[in-house]
Amino acid sequence: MNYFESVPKIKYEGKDTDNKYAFRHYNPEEIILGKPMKDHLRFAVAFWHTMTEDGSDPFGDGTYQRNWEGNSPMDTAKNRVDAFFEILEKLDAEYFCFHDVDIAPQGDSLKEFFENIDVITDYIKEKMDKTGIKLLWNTANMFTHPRFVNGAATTNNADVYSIAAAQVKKGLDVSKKLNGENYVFWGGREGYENLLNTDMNFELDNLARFYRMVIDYAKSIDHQPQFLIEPKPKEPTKHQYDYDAATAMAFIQKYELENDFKLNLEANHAILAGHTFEHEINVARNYDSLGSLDANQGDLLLGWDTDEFPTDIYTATLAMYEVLENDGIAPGGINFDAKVRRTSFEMEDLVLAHIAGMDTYARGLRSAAKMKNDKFFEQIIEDRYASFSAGIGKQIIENKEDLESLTKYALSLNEVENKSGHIEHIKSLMNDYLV
Ligand code: XUL
Ligand code: CO
Repeated sequence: MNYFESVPKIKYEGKDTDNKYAFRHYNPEEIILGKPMKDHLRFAVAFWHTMTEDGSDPFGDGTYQRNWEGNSPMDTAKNRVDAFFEILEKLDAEYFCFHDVDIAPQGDSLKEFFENIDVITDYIKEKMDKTGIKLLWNTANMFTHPRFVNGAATTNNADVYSIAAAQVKKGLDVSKKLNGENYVFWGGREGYENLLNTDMNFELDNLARFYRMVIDYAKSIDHQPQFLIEPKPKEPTKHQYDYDAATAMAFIQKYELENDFKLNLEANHAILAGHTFEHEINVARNYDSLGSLDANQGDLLLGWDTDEFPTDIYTATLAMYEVLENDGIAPGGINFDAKVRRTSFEMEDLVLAHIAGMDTYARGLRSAAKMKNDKFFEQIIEDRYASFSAGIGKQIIENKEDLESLTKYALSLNEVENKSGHIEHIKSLMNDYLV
């Protein structure tokens, strides 16, 4: 059965096409800076937003029209897998991502949940073998169930901690079975509501202990995906421990996890932390810890995680510039952690929204590649820091100066001459690169 009857396979037709079911910018095989666009972008579709949501919000019921409801929860779960792979194939997306609870009903016990996961992942594996579509990452949802009210790996309840451990063990078994390239930890409930009853240090020690168990188990089953921590400052918890890239790196370094953990950065989470997406990617790169990207966008007028499909080519360009500077994103990818608006309730909106996101990132890649070819930022940066490439500046970066020698030099100066940053001019020149 076809779930998206009216949707054909999406192909690249160029920007003048009036076919809404076509890529206008994403041309998977086109070579950019020596490799096909698809290898730069490594697009993934998120199971949760695409298959399990209904468009409800705190003030209103669901609006989405969907046609995969079955006669039982397991029936629906299988139908969803069919519909999901139909979308993946039609979009020519190479990767997908999921939480355990997205794909399989939780049933009445943990045991039943795990059995359901086994059945559904067997089915997913068949689809993967048939289509060649790959698993970018999976993760355990340890934030929806009421038992996680006080956290999962940072809970005050040792039984809950144990259930979290069991869920992640299962997640790693599934990752091995489906050959997952990464495995994500997003700690929606790992944080605190109030410091008055919280031992933050105790909770963080426990979180690190949990991650060490993860590393050990992965080694023991001989499957080592790249582990990724996904920072977010708040929502649902008031304060989340993996606040932003810099905070997550401080944690990773304090507990010496840097050989096994990198970061999965999400655009909307960056905004909530008061940063740009490119800032977060840049920070990760500085630590050699850029793992993967959750591509979406927030609304600057709202203070919550709207998870919109990315259509802002400015942000996509700066994000892709960072990816190019990183020498690529693999084994990570660009995952659309994004949902269609409540008002985009037709089935075809799921496909149209992904086309919009893929075209936006393709434009970002093209613009960023042009800037890289022209050494646009390199020249700006070289010019800005020119005082460190000769004379006293060069001496400083070669560690040949100290406070006494610099004082002697400073006292010999009459006045300093600073250069303007010309930032308005730079922004205007950058606009010319946007395709
Ligand atoms: C929540 C979020 C998650 C993670 C995976 O804001 O981004 O969907 O990406 O748990
Ligand atoms: Co995310």
